[in-house]
Amino acid sequence: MERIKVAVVGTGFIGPAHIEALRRLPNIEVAALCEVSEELAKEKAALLGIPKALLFEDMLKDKSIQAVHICTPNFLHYAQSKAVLESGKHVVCEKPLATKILEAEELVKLADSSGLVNAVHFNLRYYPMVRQMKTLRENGELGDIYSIMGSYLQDWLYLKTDYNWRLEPDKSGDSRAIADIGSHLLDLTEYVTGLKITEVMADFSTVHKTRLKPLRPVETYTGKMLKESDYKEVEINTEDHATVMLRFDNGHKGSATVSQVNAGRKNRLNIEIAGSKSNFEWCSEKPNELWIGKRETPNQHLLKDPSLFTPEAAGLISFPGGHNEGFPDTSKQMFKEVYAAIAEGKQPEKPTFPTFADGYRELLICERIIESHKKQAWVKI
Ligand code: SOE
Repeated sequence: MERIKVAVVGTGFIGPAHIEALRRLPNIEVAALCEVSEELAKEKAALLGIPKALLFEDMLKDKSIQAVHICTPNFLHYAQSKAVLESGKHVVCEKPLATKILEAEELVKLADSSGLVNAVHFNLRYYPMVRQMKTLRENGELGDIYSIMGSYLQDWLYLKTDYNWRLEPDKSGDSRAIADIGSHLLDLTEYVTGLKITEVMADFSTVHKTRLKPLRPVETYTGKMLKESDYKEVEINTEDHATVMLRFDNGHKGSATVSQVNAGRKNRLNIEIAGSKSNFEWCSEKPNELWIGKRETPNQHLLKDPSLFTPEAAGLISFPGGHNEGFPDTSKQMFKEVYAAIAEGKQPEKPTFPTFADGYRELLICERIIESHKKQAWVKI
C-alpha cells in the first residue's frame, strides 16, 4: 500500500495530538515536521520520531508531501493554509480557520477552486455519542427542538499567573474564550441540531484585567506546573467568560456559556437539547454516556456500544461496548474520513468532515458575538 506522506506544522499542545492520531491510521506516514527554526524542528522531530525536520517554506517545495496539518497559533492559520493550497497540497487546519472573516472567506474560495481536500479540526464532532445524537435527531427522536443550553468550561487560565499565547490578541485574535472553546460549542450546536443560529446577544467579562506573564514561553496547559517567579504584569483585553443568548432559525432559543476561569472544570463541554419527543444531555467529561429525558416513560441512559448505535455513529467506534474511547480517538476518527477523501485526491461533494466552509461559519458567528458584546445589543448573523 502506498502511504500518504504528511507534514505537521507546529508542536505545541495540539500538533503532537495530530501526529499520534495520524499514526494510528494504516495508510499515512508522518514524514515531516515544521517549526519556526531549524534547531527547534530538529529537536522536536527527534523527540517525536519524525524523519524530516523542515522549515515551512522548504516543506512546501517537497513534492513527496501530499497533505499538511496546520497546528500553529491562530494568527498563522490563514497565511499557512493559503500557502499550502497554493502549493497543491491538501490541508487540515486547526480552529479557528483564521483570525479575520475576510481571510476565512478568501480561504474558502481558494480551497473550492483548487478542489483540494480542506478540513478544520472540529474534532469534538467525532465523539461517537455526538454523531449518535445527530443521527437520532435526523431520525426524528428529538422531535421539534424547543431549546438548547450549552456550556464549555475550563480552569487552565483560572489564576492570574496562568499565561499562554491565547491571551495575546495579535496571536490569538480579538476574542479568546469564545474563539477558543465557544467555537467548538457553537459548531457542535449547529452540527447536532441541524439548526442555524440567526441572532446573538453576548456579554463578556474579563476577570483578570492584568495577568502575570512568565518571562519565557509557556505551552498550553503547562503553565499549571510553573513556580511563581519571573513574571511581568501585562494588560488583558480578551474575555475570560462569556454568556451568549441564541436565536435559531426554527424560532426557538438557547444559550451558550463559556469560561476559562471555572475552578475544577478541566475541559468540560455540556449540552442539553430539549425537544418535543425527548431531551438529550451530553457532557464531554463522560463522552461515552448519553442521558435521554422522557416525560411519559422512564428516562434512558445510553452507553457507547456499536451494537446499540446508528450505523453512522457505530462507524466512529473502534472498540466494543465497555471499552472507553476519548479525546485522542476523536482526531483519529476525523482523519479516517479526511484521508479517505485525500486518497481519492479531491474534496468530496458532500464532505462528512468539517470543512473550511464550516471554519468560515464559526468565524462569522464569533465576529457577530464580539460585535454584540461591544454594542450590548442583539446582532444578526
Ligand atoms: C485550549 O483552551 C484548548 O486546547 C482549545 O484550544 C482546544 O481546541 C480544546 O480542545 C481544549 O482546549
